[in-house]
Amino acid sequence: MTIEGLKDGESAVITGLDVDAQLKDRFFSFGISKSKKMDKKIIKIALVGQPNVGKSLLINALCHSNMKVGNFTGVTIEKAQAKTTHKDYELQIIDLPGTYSLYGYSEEERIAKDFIDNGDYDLIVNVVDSTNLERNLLLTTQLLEIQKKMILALNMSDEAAKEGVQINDKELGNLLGIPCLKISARTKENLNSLLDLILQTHTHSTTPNKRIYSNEIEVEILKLEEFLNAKKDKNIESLALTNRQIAILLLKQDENLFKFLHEKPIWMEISPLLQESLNNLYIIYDTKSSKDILARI
Ligand SMILES: Nc1nc2c(ncn2[C@@H]2O[C@H](COP(=O)(O)OP(=O)(O)O)[C@@H](O)[C@H]2O)c(=O)[nH]1
Ligand SMILES: [Mg+2]
Repeated sequence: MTIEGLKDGESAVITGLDVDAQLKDRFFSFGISKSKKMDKKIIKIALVGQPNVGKSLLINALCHSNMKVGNFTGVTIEKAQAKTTHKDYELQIIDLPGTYSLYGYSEEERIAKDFIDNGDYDLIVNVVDSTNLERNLLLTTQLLEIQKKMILALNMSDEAAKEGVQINDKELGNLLGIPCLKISARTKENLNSLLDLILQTHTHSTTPNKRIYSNEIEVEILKLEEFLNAKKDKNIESLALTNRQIAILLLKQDENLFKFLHEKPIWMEISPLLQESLNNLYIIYDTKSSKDILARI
């Protein structure tokens, strides 16, 4: 059967054909070919930030009207996705629900955390409100633990300038070990540079960020991590976290992790070890409040 012989509604499987240029054009006109879309390089971006930092305005400013709004699976929380093209790339951006902390318990926070841990994306753009940096950086420091490429977008820089807040984005970038850029979703300042930075970070940066703690905390993280490395416990491995991440969550006394580990045999061994680590930190920081320790971890 030849392609020319096909009637409306009929189809044929053609294999082993030598496709010359003319026939290839016909294939294109039939929609038989890799579509342009498939050839395009795609970067999937997760927009993460606390509520009201300007994520929605940013996604709109970057993607104009290419917006698709649905819900996260099984819940009524809005899932906004949009795409835009920049240079050779298609950028697919997903706006995650506003979240104050990765360890919060609201539905929004759990959904954002679940997407950050398990979702299909290449890099995080953490959007912060420059006029409220201190509060916003709590989430940033938690995100730094995740072994993902990340950019910090210092949004509302127009407002910050008005309020006399001065931020040295280069210096902050050196401090945090990730690229930081002042932007404004409202005035569109630096939005093109943000897209450049996304491409650059995606294609060039190879070392995911890793938050470094004070020496004292790093020592305790390492002790727990080495213990976990040596144990190779099946239950621990089923968590799909690195042993460093688990060590940190243990020191943070993460409620979910504690619940999970509580009836597992390995808990009998971890528990005294963790208690010893926490005691060391309590002595060093002169506090028995896990909240105070948490603020440092
Ligand atoms: N001045 C200023 N306002 C902004 C900027 N980005 C967002 N906003 C405003 O901040 C408010 C919250 O923005 P929104 O996009 O809804 O935040 P979201 O909760 O993170 O999605 C809205 O009133 C926006 O118009 C910005 O760069 N500059
Ligand atoms: Mg929003």
